[in-house]
Amino acid sequence: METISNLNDLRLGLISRVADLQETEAVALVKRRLELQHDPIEIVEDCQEGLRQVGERYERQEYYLSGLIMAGEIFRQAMELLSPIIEVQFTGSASGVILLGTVEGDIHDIGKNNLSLLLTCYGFTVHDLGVDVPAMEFLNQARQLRPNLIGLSGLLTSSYDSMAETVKLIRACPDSQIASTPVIVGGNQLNEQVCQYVGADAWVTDAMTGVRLCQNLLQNSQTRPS
Ligand code: B12
Repeated sequence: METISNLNDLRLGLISRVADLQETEAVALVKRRLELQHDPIEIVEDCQEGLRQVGERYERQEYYLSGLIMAGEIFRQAMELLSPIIEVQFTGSASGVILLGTVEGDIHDIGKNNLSLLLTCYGFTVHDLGVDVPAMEFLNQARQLRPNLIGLSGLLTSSYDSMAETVKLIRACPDSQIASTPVIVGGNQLNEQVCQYVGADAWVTDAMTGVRLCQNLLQNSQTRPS
């Protein structure tokens, strides 16, 4: 029987393998943890923590851009193993439509893709506009698709202005249904202050909280008198 200290060792081991950019070892640990039937979402979160530490080392100039690229590649390989299991384990019956994308100027999409995977598992229809999406594109697509929710992803500090512009454009839409669509922002660096600055309704820094938030917002919008 696996002991708690083993579990902790495996968690810390994975975080540090990712942070140290040890591709083969990190992927092997993901496989090992899946064999031990660890919660796949916890494994994703540990990889995310490893990536956060890679970012810190990049800031301290211990890593270069190639380090960020390698970190992204490790995460991609981990998700290749984790996605099929997440798809089987997590199911839900929400029937909301969400318009999702990474805002203009930002090409980070790993977190957005993760969220999209989970939302789909939980029964949402996700329209993913990709990365570097201009504010006007969000508005045009919102007018066509009439989503229940709009999700904006952004990891760069500079993306906050793109988020703010997108929210402003949506809120100014003459069609009141579009103008009042709840907007959620997501990304590792977000906080309440940023959320207020961009004018969004809610913010999150992890995908599972994001899914729960979307479920709650969907429920509220469906029980709201029209
Ligand atoms: C991997 C990575 C890259 C890869 C991205 C690959 C890809 N396909 O996405 C590459 C190499 C391309 C890259 C490029 C750059 N990067 Co980069 N990158 C990272 C790194 C290490 C990890 C990001 C990541 O994928 N995390 C894992 C995912 C799972 O987490 P997440 O994105 O936060 O998503 C989770 C939640 O936030 C949430 N979520 C995300 N989006 C949404 C949306 C909604 C609606 C909801 C509900 C939830 C949600 O769900 C996810 C949970 O699974 C971060 C470090 C960090 N701290 O994040 C730096 C980081 C984001 N990058 C940074 C920088 C500076 C850059 C570059 C400018 C570097 C350069 N000189 O060119 C460029 C930017 C290019 C551009 N125009 O966008 C800085 C940003 C600093 C800042 N304050 O602006 C960071 C923070 C590193 C650092 N500490 O300095 N990067």
